[in-house]
Amino acid sequence: MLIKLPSASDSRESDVTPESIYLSRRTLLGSSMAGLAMAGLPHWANAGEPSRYADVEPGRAPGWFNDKLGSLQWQAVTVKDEAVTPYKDATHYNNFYEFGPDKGDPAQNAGSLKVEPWSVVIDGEVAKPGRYALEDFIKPFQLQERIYRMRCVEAWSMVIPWIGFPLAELLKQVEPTSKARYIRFETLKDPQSMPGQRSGFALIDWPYVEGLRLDEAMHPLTILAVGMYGRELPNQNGAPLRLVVPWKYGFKGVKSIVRISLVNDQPRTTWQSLAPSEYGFYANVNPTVDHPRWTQARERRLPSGLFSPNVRQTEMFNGYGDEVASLYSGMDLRKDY
Ligand SMILES: Nc1nc2c(c(=O)[nH]1)N[C@H]1C(S)=C(S)[C@@H](COP(=O)(O)O)O[C@H]1N2
Ligand SMILES: [Mo]
Repeated sequence: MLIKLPSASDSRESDVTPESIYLSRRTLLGSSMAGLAMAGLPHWANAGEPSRYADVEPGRAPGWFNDKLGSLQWQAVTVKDEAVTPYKDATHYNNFYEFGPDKGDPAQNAGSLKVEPWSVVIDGEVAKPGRYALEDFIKPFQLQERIYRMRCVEAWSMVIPWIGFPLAELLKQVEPTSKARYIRFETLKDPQSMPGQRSGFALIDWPYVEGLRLDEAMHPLTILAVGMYGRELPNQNGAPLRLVVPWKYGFKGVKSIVRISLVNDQPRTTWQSLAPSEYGFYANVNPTVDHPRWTQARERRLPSGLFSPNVRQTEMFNGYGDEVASLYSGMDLRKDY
């Protein structure tokens, strides 16, 4: 068992678990964190308490995020014995084609994304549709830290400490009708602030769309993230709201969400539309089904260099099989890739 789910009674307190003490000591010992002056701390850090993660750039957390941090449940789900990817890699090696095709483009260009004010539309097969200001949308939920592996179909991977809440909690609030079988997510479409939407790169029919089956969406590992590394999401990582489904390839993790729709039919996703033979709707991490251009048997765990490629075997369902394999019993995952 590689992860633990918190029990319902584990909530509320911003408890510092032994793992997080270990983690912060490790970052203190192992890096330039030791030399970080108070003045350099992100402004959300409490005086005297260094960031849990090394080298985190100060952000501009909106008020609602800071209000929530005090009750955040740290390390609710973690990855055992695998180092968290350095912040620098997680924020400078990105896929976010709205901001350009190269891995460094999102960090360079996503500053133009205006994340405040932000609103999210919930519609389709729900008893309580509506348009919510993000702070109202987040208000009911206790934030948790979820340290998850992330595996891109391009065969690289990271370990990222997300901050978010289970998508299931949102779904319970909006009350899907009996016709709701799938959930569809849409990224912001705004060519003015998203240069990739102006350039016509990669023939993508914007906005970026992703989807899940309703039982996948209800699974306790599926979260909507609003932060990472103890702070709000950097724009290049999908601020202010993104999906994280750790047993699926990274492209399912749709960024900068503006619309969540409960639907009856399987939604047509961006990557499926582009190349149906390469990208399926399910996109479960599966080392036995290769992508035409990349083997999926192995992955490069970032940071990865010429002399230390840091290659590891890819695990079925990205190592979350104990938790999620039952969702797919009776399905042929070669056909439903
Ligand atoms: N809107 C949008 N969401 C997106 C993408 C994108 O191009 N646009 N790229 C996806 C892909 S391919 C991956 S691997 C992850 C990368 O997330 P990260 O940059 O935070 O590591 O985001 C996913 N979500
Ligand atoms: Mo990806």
